[in-house]
Amino acid sequence: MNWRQIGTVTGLSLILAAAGCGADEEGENAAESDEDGDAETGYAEELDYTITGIDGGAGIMQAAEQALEDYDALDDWTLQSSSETAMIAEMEEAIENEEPIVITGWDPHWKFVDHDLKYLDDPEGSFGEPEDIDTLARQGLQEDAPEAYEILENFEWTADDMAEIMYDIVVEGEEPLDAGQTWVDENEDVVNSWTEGVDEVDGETFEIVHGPWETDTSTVGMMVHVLEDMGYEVETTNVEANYMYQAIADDDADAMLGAWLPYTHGDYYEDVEDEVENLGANMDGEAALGLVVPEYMDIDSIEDLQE
Ligand code: PBE
Repeated sequence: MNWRQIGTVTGLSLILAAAGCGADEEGENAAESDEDGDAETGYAEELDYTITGIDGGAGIMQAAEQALEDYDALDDWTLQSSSETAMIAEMEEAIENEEPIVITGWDPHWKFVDHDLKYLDDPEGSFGEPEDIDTLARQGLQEDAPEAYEILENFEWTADDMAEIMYDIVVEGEEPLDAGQTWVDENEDVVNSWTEGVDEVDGETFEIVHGPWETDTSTVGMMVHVLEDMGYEVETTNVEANYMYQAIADDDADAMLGAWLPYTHGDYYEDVEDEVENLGANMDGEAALGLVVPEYMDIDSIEDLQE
């Protein structure tokens, strides 16, 4: 179990979130555009031509590297890797001081609830389109654990559902398993729609592999309870993105719940596509990536990052 590690990460995020600015409005205001045509904002120099990213294995980092290639405006820029927690810390420090910052951002994420942020337009499409989050199983799972297989096949929820758990973890400081339990208790009908007609089992082990982001920890924090209530003994392992896919392909784990496809994890998926089983979307078209900045920055597009 790697929950202790996750607990540390979210604990830190909580402190940072509490220290951050509490702006409440939504972070999206795409309609605005000032027509001065003159993009000399000075942000590039102020930011030392640096985009603040997360762990190097994340698909969004590959998309950001792609953007560095696709945009002339980003010719002199570099992408700095760190972790979700460290990136959010830098973002919150910048917001506190009303300084510019460019981060790799994604939905669903609690940061849009607590901060006034916007995606930069991406006319080259480096970050893809809104996509699904799929559930993947190892081959043979249907035969070995038909009950879990059926539940995971039925598993389907929304970005709002996930955000409730993420918010309890990051902003309320709850452990993922506690936040997941609350969601399960409050959404009995939804959970029943996944487990209806499925037989209970007797303490069989089930292993879920997941990545180091709050989207994954919140999902897993919920699904652990759903499966344990059906009689499974669930183990979870937190790994780098590429290893999630390898673990399923190699039968080292039974399932993963955070396959962002077809764009974000497209390369990882392609490598193992024939050795895993895709159980379909658990979240439909609500996942998205991009470069994200505080609303107070006077730019709207990646192309405006020129100088
Ligand atoms: N994320 C969250 C992950 C997938 C889930 C967008 C940071 C990534 O691989 O980029």
